[in-house]
Amino acid sequence: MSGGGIRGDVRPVRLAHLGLGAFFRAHQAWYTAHAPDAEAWGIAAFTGRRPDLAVALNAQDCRYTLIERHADGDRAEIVSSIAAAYAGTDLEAWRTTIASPEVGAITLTVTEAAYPAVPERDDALLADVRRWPEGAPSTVTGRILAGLHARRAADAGPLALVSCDNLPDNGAVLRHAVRWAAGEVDSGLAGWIERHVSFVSTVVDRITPASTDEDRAAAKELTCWADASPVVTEPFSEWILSGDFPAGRPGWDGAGARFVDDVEPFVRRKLWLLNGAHSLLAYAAATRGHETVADAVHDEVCVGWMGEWWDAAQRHLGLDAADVLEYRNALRYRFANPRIRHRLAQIGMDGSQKLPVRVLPVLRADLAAGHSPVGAARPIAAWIRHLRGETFEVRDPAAATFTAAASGPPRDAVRAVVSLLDEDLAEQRDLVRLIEGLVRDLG
Ligand code: CS2
Repeated sequence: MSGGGIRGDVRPVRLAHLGLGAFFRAHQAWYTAHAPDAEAWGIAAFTGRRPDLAVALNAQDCRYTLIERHADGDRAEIVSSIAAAYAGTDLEAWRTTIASPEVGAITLTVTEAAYPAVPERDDALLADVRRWPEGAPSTVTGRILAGLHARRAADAGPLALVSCDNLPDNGAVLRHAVRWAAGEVDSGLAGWIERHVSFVSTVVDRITPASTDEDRAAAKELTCWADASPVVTEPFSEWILSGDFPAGRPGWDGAGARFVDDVEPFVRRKLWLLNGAHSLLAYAAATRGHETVADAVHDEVCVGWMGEWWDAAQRHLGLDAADVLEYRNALRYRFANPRIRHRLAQIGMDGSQKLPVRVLPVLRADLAAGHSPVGAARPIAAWIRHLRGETFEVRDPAAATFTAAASGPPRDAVRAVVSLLDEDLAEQRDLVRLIEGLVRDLG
C-alpha cells in the first residue's frame, strides 16, 4: 500500500470509507472517535473527488480539528479515527484494504448521484462492467465490486456495506446496484456477495458547511495548531442504522448512534422535513437574494414557504403530530444558527438527484389525496428559476439536459422540466399551471 499516514499511535485499520469529505469527518469519523472502543477501530478513508484532501490529511497524520459551532461560541476537538487517507485512484490500496480480514465494514458518503436508480441503464456502470476485470472502475459500484472481488480471493470473510447518503432505503439501493453488477461480471462473485455481504441502511444527519479560510484561522485560535483542513459542523448530530455487521463494528451506539429494526419512518422524516426544506430554501431564498440558510430563515416570506412545505410533508408522514412539531421546531432552531454559514449554493448542487427523493413523493401524495399542492410544488418552481440562470451557478451531473429544458417560455419550461422528472406529472395541466404561477411569483 502507498500513501497512508504513518504514526506511532496509529489505530488498526478495521473500517474503510469511500467519500472522504467534510460530512464524513463531522459524522462517521466523529462517531468512531467517540465509540468506547475507539482505539481498536482505525479508518482507511478514500476520496474520489478530493485527492488534495488525502494529501493534506496525510501531511498531518490524518488528524484534524472538528469545530462544533454553537450559536454562542466554538468548541474544538482533534479527531484521530482516520488511520490513513488515499486518493480514490489508488486502486491497489483500496483492494488491499478491503481484502484485509481485519476490516469489518465499509461506510460510504458518495452523494445521491453515485447510486444508479436503474443500474442496467447507467452508462458509466455499464462501461465498468464491460471493462471488467481490466482497468480502473470509474463508478462507486465498480469500485466496490473490485474491493469485494479482492476480499473473496483473499478469503477474508464477511463484511458490512453501510450507505450514509440521503436516499430512502440507501442500503437496499446499494445492494441492488452491487448485486446487479456482480451478476453481470462473475456469477461466483455474485453468489459470494449474497452469502457474505450485508447492506446496512442508515439515516445520517449533521449540518456541515464547506469550511473557509476564516474557519482555518478559528481552528488555530482554538487549538494553537495550524490545521490545513479543519471541519466546522453544528452541535446536533444523529445516526440511525438498521442491518447486520457480520464482521463486527465499533460501539457507535456508545457515541449516540441508534440501531433500529426499520429506518423507514426516520428516513422520510429527515429527507422530507430537513432536506426538502433545505432544497426549497436553496432555490427559493436565492431568488430573494439570500446566501445562506440562516439568512433565509430570518426572512418571514421564506419562513412562510418553509411552513407550507412542512405542512404538505407532514400530511403524508404518518407520524405523531406532537413529535413532528417538536422536530420542526428543532429544525428551525438549527437552521437559524447565526454562526453556521451554510451556503444555499452548496445545498443547491445536484438538484436533479435530490428533488426526486426529497420533494416528488410529497407532491405526488398531495395530488393523490386531492390537496392543493402549493407547498410541494414551490421547490420545483424555485428550482426552475435556478435552472433558468436566475440564482447561483447550476452544478449538477445533468445540468445540460435540465438547463436546456428550462430555457423556453415559462409554460414550456415547466412542462419540459417536470416531464424529465416524471412524465405523468407533466401531463397534469393544473399542476403545470400552478408551477408556472409559482415560478412567476417567486422573488
Ligand atoms: C443538504 C444536506 O446539501 C444538502 O443537500 O440538504 O447535506 C444536509 O445538510 C445534511 O443532510 C444534514 O444532515
